[in-house]
Amino acid sequence: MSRERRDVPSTEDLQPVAGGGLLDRRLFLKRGLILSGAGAMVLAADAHAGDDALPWMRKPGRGFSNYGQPSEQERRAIRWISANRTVPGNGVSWTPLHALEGIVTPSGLHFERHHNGVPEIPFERHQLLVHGMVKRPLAFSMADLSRYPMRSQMLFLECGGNSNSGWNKEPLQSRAGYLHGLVSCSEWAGVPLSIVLDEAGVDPQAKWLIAEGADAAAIHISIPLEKAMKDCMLALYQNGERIRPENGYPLRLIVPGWEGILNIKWLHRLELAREPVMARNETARYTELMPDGRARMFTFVMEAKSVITSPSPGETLPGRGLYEIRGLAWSGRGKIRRVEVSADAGRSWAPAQLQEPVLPLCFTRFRIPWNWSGAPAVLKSRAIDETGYVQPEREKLIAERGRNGYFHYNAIAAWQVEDDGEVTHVYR
Ligand SMILES: Nc1nc2c(c(=O)[nH]1)N[C@H]1C(S)=C(S)[C@@H](COP(=O)(O)O)O[C@H]1N2
Ligand SMILES: [Mo]
Repeated sequence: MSRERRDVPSTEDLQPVAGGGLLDRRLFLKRGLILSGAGAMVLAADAHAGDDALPWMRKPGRGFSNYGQPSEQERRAIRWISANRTVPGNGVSWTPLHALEGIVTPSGLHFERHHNGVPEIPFERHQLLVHGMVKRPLAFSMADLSRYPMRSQMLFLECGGNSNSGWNKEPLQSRAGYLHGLVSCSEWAGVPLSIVLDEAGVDPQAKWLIAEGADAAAIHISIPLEKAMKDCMLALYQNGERIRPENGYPLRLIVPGWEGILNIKWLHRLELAREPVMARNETARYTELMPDGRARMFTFVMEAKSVITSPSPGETLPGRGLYEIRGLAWSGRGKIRRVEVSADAGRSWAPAQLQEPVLPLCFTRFRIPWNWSGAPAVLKSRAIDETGYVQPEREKLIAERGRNGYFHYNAIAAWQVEDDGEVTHVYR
């Protein structure tokens, strides 16, 4: 094994572009860089571990399996369940965003929000009814629906209650995904909703679509017809396979970029109407009491948000030197245009590298190199979307929305790195 000559970052490379040691976002794109400290062990020229040290190379491995599972050693990359003990099947489980890379959420780790558990629905018996203000009421079996033209799209799906511990007076100490992981990103595939609505013949007087699920809570919600016609989908597949039971098998509505609650799972009824239905989940829930005593309602769009997934709370950095700060950004209004990162609690900011593809209404992965001096630092990220909307600081969000908030918390998150490398959640 010969050692190639590789380039150590030059003094110029290590020139910070913002306070706290943030480096140029393109640094890691250079070929053959040696990352002092973070680098691999350098072996002696003739070092080669003999097969004796690797028992798994001495006998055939395990056989085939008809459905693969993650490695047994990755048992810590799990959803974190927080269920309501008084109402059966009511609660959430959070995606471990801090344990994942890239932009796709594995289906088995997609967050869950159920109001009354996961129904077991036989595919052959499930029907979708389209009725109300239409020329021709229609009923579809799942086999009927599968004959229609399909499309697929990578989309984030976020609960309106995601990140809501941010409204607490004190920062909750938990992992990044267990604070912000009521959001996941999948490739959803199915039939464009407009095709089915056009076939039913929508009455021009109809303005709303009421969607209902076949769970024991019969969750239902109103969606403006304009959105339903624009880009909604009757989804049958998630990340290439049939939708998982907990995410709506066999059929769910996908409402790109809008609150999770609109994405009705186990979808079995679509009713065209003049007025919204004023269901519990659009009146008593997913509305917000504002400082002036009025309530915000029908706040459908999920505004831009970002979160640094590494380094993040619960991690301890092994020592000073070069790191890649990594995170996710998304916006319900379209594409992410820019993500800025701060390593000095927001005094200065530097643009992160946005990894391709940068798709609308989808997770965008961002990265920026950081040379940690070993002194305490506060890391923040802020997302800016294609409409120019800038993710707000926490103080600004609270000034606008008051202290009664429960939903739609999208303020900048701050992670403090202590001098011993421990990372905690702070309000700064
Ligand atoms: N039928 C039905 N649809 C539902 C729900 C539900 O409990 N029942 N929960 C809603 C809420 S509040 C959210 S955030 C999303 C969660 O989708 P997921 O469990 O696939 O992540 O589904 C929505 N659709
Ligand atoms: Mo939700």
